[in-house]
Amino acid sequence: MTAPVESAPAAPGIVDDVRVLLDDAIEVYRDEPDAVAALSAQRRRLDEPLRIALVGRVKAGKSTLLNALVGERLAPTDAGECTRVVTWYRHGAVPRVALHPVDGAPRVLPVRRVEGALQLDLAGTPAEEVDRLVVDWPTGGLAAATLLDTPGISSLDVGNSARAWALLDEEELPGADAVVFLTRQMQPEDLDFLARFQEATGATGVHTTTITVLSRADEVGAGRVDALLAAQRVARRMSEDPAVRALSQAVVPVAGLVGLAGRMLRHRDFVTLHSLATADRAALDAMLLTADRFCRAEAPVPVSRELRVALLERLGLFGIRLAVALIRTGVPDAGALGDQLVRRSGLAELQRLLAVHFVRRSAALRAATAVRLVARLLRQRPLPAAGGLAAHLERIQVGSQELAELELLARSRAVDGPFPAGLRAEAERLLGADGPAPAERLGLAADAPADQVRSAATAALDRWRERADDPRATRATVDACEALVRCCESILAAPDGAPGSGTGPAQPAP
Ligand SMILES: Nc1nc2c(ncn2[C@@H]2O[C@H](COP(=O)(O)OP(=O)(O)O)[C@@H](O)[C@H]2O)c(=O)[nH]1
Ligand SMILES: [Mg+2]
Repeated sequence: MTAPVESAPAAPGIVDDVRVLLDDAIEVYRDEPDAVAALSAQRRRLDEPLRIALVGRVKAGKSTLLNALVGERLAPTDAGECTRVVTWYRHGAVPRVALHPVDGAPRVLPVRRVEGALQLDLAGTPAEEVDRLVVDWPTGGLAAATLLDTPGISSLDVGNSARAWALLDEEELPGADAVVFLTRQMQPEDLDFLARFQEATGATGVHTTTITVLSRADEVGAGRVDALLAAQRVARRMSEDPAVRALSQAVVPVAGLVGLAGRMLRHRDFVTLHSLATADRAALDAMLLTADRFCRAEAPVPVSRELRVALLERLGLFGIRLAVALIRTGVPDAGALGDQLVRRSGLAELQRLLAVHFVRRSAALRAATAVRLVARLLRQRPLPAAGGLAAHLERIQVGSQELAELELLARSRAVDGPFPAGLRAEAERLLGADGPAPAERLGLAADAPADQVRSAATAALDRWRERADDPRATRATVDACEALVRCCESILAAPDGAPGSGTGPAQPAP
């Protein structure tokens, strides 16, 4: 059905540079075992998939969305011991669950599935004593990135909040390279959390890339079939809020439950939904008013109560209404209906955003995490012999186009960003906000011929040079315009490939 996020093309440049930087740092800090351990772990991470954390309040829909992204029911939802610990979902050759205690060696737990859903339990270990669970699973949905499910942040639940913080606090490995922040309605505390998080990670100038999901979006419009249109309007308003813009690359409404149901839809589900769709319309509409009515024993439809309860659990009332409406317009089979649900739930758009912002920038994001670690070590533990390392770090920070682009993109979105309002959209697109391929950066069709790409890049180069020379521009604007001039130059230097990492053609998912 829907392809998972595209896998990241190899981008050796920045990763190789950062590997050498880490070797240099390991040498400088050789007498400090904990620093060496952190640096070595970071060095190994350069060759591992990107880590994306799902973060938000309890019941925001994190675990459901994780399952929707993977396309399988792996993460436990709702309450339960396991929803209180950080759980990693990684690609692995064979299914395996390991419990990493706060103290002591990891223990392997039995792998159990009930009706296709993975059953996780802590085998008697109190949640407070668990550092994390690590689930390895052989699924294409995890090939491009490792997903981290986190307990909810909540002011009422200090223990769990501290845990979510620890995950984001880069003192602690493992951290996340990128964040999906889920919120049902952005409240001041949510913004506060995101702001503090960005402050914590932005100290070196490279922010941790964040996408905001307006979650459980089907509930926005009280479950009406056009609920997602209403949710889109809310998301658009949210993303225009300067305080939100400053913290997050994009806001997208997603009904994770519906997306998951779409990805897992089977022929027999279609048959059940089809029976509903072809039953008496007025009677069904009345049943679909509330969950109670839909699940009554006596019902004027040829579908048993048991099947209706199961359907409701998997799709929600909104999902059933939407599926029925789609079948009535002629959607012919389970495959087509599943695709429609994935698209209309917002899941497909989120997958696209994850590909553009995270997976195709994977090398730069992982490199940025490593750069932050070295910068923090230098700040917190200055050594007389570290002068060379500091210079090396600076060379990478200044010289790497990928890191410069990430940083400028993050700053461009800030309230006091460097670009005047009229230029911001063009600037962000050129920096790769809509995708890192040259045609995407220049706002051309993906299959635009090379000479068209060249002439658009030449025109953009002239425009940004002129803007950089504008005597009225502030220093920050001039610097930012000059960065875009370099961006255009590197497109012209390699019209079919770079600039930056992850700019090769999108690769099919495995
Ligand atoms: N209507 C609706 N319910 C959802 C959606 N996503 C999750 N839920 C429900 O919300 C509850 C909490 O979801 P869960 O994924 O466990 O949230 P978490 O605590 O953030 O991990 C569960 O009962 C889910 O079935 C959604 O998109 N729409
Ligand atoms: Mg959860």
